[in-house]
Amino acid sequence: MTQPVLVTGAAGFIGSHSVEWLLGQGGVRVVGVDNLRTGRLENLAAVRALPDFEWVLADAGDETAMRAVFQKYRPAGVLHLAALVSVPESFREPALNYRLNLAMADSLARLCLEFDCRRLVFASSAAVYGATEVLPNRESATPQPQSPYAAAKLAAEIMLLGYAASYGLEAICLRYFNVYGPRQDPSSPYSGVLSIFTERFRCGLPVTVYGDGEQTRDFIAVRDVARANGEALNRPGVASGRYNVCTGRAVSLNRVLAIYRELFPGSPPSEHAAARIGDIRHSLGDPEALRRMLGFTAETPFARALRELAHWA
Ligand code: UD2
Repeated sequence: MTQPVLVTGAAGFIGSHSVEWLLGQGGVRVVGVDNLRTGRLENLAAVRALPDFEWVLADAGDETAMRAVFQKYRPAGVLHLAALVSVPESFREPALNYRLNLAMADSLARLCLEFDCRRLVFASSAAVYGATEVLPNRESATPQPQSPYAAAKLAAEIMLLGYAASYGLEAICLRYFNVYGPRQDPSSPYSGVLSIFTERFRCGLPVTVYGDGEQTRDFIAVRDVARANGEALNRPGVASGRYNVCTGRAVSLNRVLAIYRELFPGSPPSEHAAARIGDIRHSLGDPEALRRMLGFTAETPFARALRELAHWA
C-alpha cells in the first residue's frame, strides 16, 4: 500500500481543488484534514466517497490529534493549507493569527520530523512582499510584511526553512498571488475581488470599484494553484525554498470589468469609492523560480476562466 499524502485545510477553497488534483493523478491516497472553521464539507462533495480519500475532522494545530493522524496514516508528504485566511481578521485577532499561521506550521513540521515525513509544502502568500516598489516581485526581494497575517506567513517560512537546513526536511514555501475560482467565498468585503464581482454581476447588482480601477493584480486560477501544490508535493528533487505561484501577467480591475460587461450585458454601472487604505497599486510576481524548479507555468487563460466562473453554479 502506498503511503498517503496529508492535506490540511482540505475542505477550503484551495484545499478542495488540490485534493481533487491529487486524486485525479491516480495511485495517490489523500488524507484530508479540516476543522471546518472556514472550510466547508460541500467543497469535498466530488471526492468524499472515493476509496483513495480519507476524511478527518480535526484541528491541524492540535498536536495530539495530529500525532494520532500521523501515527495512523504515516504520510509521505504534507500539503499544509489550513490557516487564518483573512488579513483583517489577523489585525483583530493577532493571537489567533499567531496560532493558526505560525504555530500550526511549526507543530506540523515537527510532526513531519518525528514521523519521517520528508516533505512539507506550505501555503505562504505574496502578502509577505508588502509595499515593495520593485516589480515583479522576486523571491530574493527583502520582505516587508504590512499585517500580522503577512508577518506570520513570513515567520513560518523562516521556521520551516530553518528545519530544512537543520534536519533535512524538504520545506517548499509557495507564495500565492491573487487566487480566484469556483468555491471562493464572496461573503466578506475583503473576499477576493473576483469572487465578489462574479456574485454581484450574476445577481444584477452594481459592483464597487475602490480607486480608479487601474490597479493591477497577478490573478492566478485555483486549478493552476492546485497543480502547483500537487507537483510541489509529488515531484522528486524539489529544493527547499520559497517560490512564487503566479502568472507573471498583470491585469487591471478595469480590464476585469470589461470582461464582465461582455458576459453580463445590461448590468448596472459600477459604483466608485475611494481607494482602500493600504491598498497596493500594482502586484505582480515573477514566475521564473517555480518554472525552473517544477517546470510549472500557469496555463488557464484569464478571460476564459472568468467566463467559466460566471457560469459556475
Ligand atoms: C490580497 C489578498 C490579501 C493580502 C493582500 C496583500 C485576497 C482576497 N486578498 O489583497 O489577503 O494578501 O493581497 O497584498 O487574495 N476591490 C474593489 N472592489 C471590491 C473588492 C476589491 O475594487 O469589491 C479592489 C481592491 O481595493 C484591490 C483589488 O480590488 O485594489 C484586489 O482586491 P482583493 O481584496 O481581491 O485583493 P488584494 O490584492 O487587495
